[in-house]
Amino acid sequence: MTDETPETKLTASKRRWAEQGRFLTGKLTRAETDRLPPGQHLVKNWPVLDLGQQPRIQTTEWALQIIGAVENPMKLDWDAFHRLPQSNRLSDIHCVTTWSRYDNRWQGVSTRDLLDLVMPAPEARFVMLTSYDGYTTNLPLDDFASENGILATAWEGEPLTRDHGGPMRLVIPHLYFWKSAKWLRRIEFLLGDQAGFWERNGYHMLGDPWREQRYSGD
Ligand SMILES: Nc1nc2c(c(=O)[nH]1)N[C@H]1C(S)=C(S)[C@@H](COP(=O)(O)O)O[C@H]1N2
Ligand SMILES: [Mo]
Repeated sequence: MTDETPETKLTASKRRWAEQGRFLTGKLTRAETDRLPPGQHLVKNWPVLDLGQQPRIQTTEWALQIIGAVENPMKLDWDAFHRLPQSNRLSDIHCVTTWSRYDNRWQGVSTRDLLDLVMPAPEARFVMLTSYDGYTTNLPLDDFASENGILATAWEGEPLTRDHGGPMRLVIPHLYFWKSAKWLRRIEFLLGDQAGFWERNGYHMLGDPWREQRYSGD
C-alpha cells in the first residue's frame, strides 16, 4: 500500500485476511489447508477399502506374532494384548485414493508401548506387517514408532468392526492409510526395507501424504 492510498475498511480486512492466510484457495482457511495434505478432499463418512477378503477372526483365535530383529519375540493372545497399557489417540485419515477423514478416536495399544515390550534390536530399521487376509505392507521403524501410532481395537468407543479391520488394526496416521494394516497378525522387524503388497505394485515405499508420495518415484 502506498502512502497516498487511504486504508478503507475493505483493504484493511483484506490485509488482515492475507496476514492470517485466509482465502488462499478461495474456500479453506490457512489452518484447514495446513491440515489437509495436497490433492486430498474431506469426507464425513468412512469408506471401506481392502482386497475384498474380510477375514472373520474370533478374539478367541486371534493372536499377534512379533518376529525378526527383536530381543523378545512373542505371540500375544487377546487377553495378553489387553493386559498391555491401553491408550487413546485422536487422528486424521489420509487415503491415497484422495479422501481424508478428520478426528478419528482410536483405542488400543500404542506402538511405543509395544516396542517397549518387545525391544527391537539396535540394528532393526523397518517393519513388515502381515494381516489375516494375506495383505502385507512395510514402513520404517521410526514411522511405526511415531507418537500417534496405535494398534487399535476400538474406534469412537466401539469395538473396531470387521470391515475396518477388527478385531485389531494398525493406525499410522501420518502416512497414507494403506500402511495401516487391517486384521493385523504379524509384525516382523527387519534390517533392510522390503516391499509389501501395494509397494510391489507401484506404490511408494514410505507414503508421506504431505509430500504426496503416492507412487514409487513421487
Ligand atoms: N489387511 C489389509 N489391510 C489394509 C488393506 C487391505 O486390503 N488388507 N487395505 C489398505 C488400504 S489401501 C486402505 S485405504 C485402508 C482402508 O481402511 P478402511 O477400510 O478402514 O477405510 O486399509 C489398508 N489396510
Ligand atoms: Mo487405500
